[in-house]
Amino acid sequence: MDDHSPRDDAQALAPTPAPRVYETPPKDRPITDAEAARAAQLAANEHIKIASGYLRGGLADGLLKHATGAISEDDGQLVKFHGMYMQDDRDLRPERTKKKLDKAYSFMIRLRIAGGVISPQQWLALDDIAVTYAGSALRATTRQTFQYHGVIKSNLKRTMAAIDGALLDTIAACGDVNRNVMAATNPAQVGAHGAAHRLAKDISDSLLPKTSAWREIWLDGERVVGGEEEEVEPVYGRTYLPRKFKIVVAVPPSNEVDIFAHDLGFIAILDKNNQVTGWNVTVGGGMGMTHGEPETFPRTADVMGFVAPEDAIKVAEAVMTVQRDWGNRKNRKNARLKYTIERYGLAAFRAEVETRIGKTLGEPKPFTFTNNGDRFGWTEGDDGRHHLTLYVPSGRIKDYEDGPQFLTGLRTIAQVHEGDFRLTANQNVIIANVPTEKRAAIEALVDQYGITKGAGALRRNSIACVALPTCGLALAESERYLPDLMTELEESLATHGLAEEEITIRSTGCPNGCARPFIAEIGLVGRGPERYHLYLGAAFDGSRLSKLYKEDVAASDIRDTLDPLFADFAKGRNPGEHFGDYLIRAGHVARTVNGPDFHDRTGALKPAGHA
Ligand code: SRM
Ligand code: SF4
Repeated sequence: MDDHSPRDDAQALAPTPAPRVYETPPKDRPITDAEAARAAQLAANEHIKIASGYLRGGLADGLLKHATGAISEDDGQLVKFHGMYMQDDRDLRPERTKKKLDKAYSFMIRLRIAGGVISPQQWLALDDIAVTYAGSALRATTRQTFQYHGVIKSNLKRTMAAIDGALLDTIAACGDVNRNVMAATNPAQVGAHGAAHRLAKDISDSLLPKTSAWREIWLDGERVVGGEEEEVEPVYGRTYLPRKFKIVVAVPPSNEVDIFAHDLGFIAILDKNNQVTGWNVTVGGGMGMTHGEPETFPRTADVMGFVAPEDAIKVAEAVMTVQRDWGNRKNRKNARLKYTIERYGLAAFRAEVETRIGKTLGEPKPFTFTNNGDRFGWTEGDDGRHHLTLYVPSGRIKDYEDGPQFLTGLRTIAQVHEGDFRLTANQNVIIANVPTEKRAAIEALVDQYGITKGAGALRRNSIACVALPTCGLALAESERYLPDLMTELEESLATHGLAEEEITIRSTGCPNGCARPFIAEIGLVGRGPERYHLYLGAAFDGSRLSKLYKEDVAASDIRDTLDPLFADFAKGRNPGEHFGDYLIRAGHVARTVNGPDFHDRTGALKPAGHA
């Protein structure tokens, strides 16, 4: 890991933290001018949350308006807390505008699957929903869950009922709440992975919003009204969190879940028998930024301390509630925990967490990560069970024309599989817990449907976000572009004898960072149609951010931009040296120390001894 230096000195000088900045209006007296002035400064979303009656808003009525496939703008913000986004097909926009037609509205639905584990029965139910309501495709995301795209408004309630029937839900999959909790997936180290998965599930359950709005709106559940704020939403209150909040649990040596990109993380500390003795706690990671606004930046998380297993959930709640109370509710671009920590300093933040848990955190224990990708093909666990990690291009599970039949193949496998399925943080799927005697049968089905067990080294280490046509924020293509670029880059790498070199590459259609591009050795971030910023120099284990290498590169020039760097790497690398590390040592890009230094391209912060 990098040294997180300059800010550590500043922490001693950190101001006394402010009290909670969101407020419940007094019940026993009129609101004062000062309170009204503070409320007026809040971001628009804060007012939407306050007025929503614990996430109800006008959703129930909006669903009954059959004249439009859309819902109101405010409800569009609220529906995120229910795991949905209103979208439109951007490919169809020009044609529809020409014909003076409304946009082609539909909804993206994101499930909450803590730790990314589902049973074969659930797989079959989700497959059925995909075929019936969502264009026969499931989309595995970068946070271990599934999304459906293209569900029309009139089918929303039916889809949600079917999800409920599969004993799953979409509560808090999006919105200003704790999102799907991720955990190290491949269950090979049985004890440690079991503990990681249990912790993810327990945190997910304990930080789940308690409002009954979800059941009421989507399943016609009973309306539970009234009650004090503390009873309806004891942890969140009426205004929930200032912004999204993401938690993850990692098991070294693999950082497959990209812990440093998360608001809060737990790193398993193992004894010599691979059992968990406690967790290092990380805080303040995040990827999103805005082009041209240097006050926004990605940031890798700090390791804050060590916690015993019995206190981990208390720590999760304390970290989240400090962010609830200290996070910026006036400016959503400055609202994530990473900015709160930059503002108050890690020491002050840690002290407040300790006050809330009534204990001192231990000092962090040593740990080592080796990579942030998946292990493809078969692995055997400590208990003799087998796990097959499949390479799913951009997580899109469908039947490809003249290509792999992911949807049909995995459905057929789910009909005979006795273990479980696991989604990885890199958009891939694991057929897990296969007994030895069933391994050959599963493998035969995988082959029969042309499903890919692996790919070339670059592709194995790639992620692309959804982007066009569904993402309303995309500035450029990503999922539909990266495969072609990789074909070009594979040729170039092969020319330099690097065909089998493990290099991480990630692309996004905008700087929000959904594929975590700023911790990939090669990061492409959409700038405009067919134009990308090229970021280089991140660490292979996901612990160091990259640096902007070249602005606004045309898609057609990316291969030619990278080719000389591959050539130089092939000639000048030390044995075992990774591409990102080499580019810094050779002086092609400056080392990024952390978020505030991300936009500094001068290299002034490069440690001595580096070129
Ligand atoms: Fe994301 C917004 C897709 C993981 C940072 N993200 C979006 C939206 C919902 C666009 C929108 O707001 O209208 C995208 C929907 C596209 C679509 O059509 O499906 C979207 N994000 C995704 C997914 C599906 C990408 C993928 O290809 O797999 C991932 C779903 C995760 C999940 O299952 O919960 C996804 N998003 C991430 C990650 C990666 C992670 O969490 O490990 C990040 C970076 C980490 C972080 O949060 O800092 C990420 N998404 C964002 C942001 C920027 C947040 C910020 O702090 O600035 C936005 C925009 C926003 O929140 O305003 C965003
Ligand atoms: Fe959309 Fe941008 Fe996220 Fe890609 S990174 S899915 S373009 S918000």
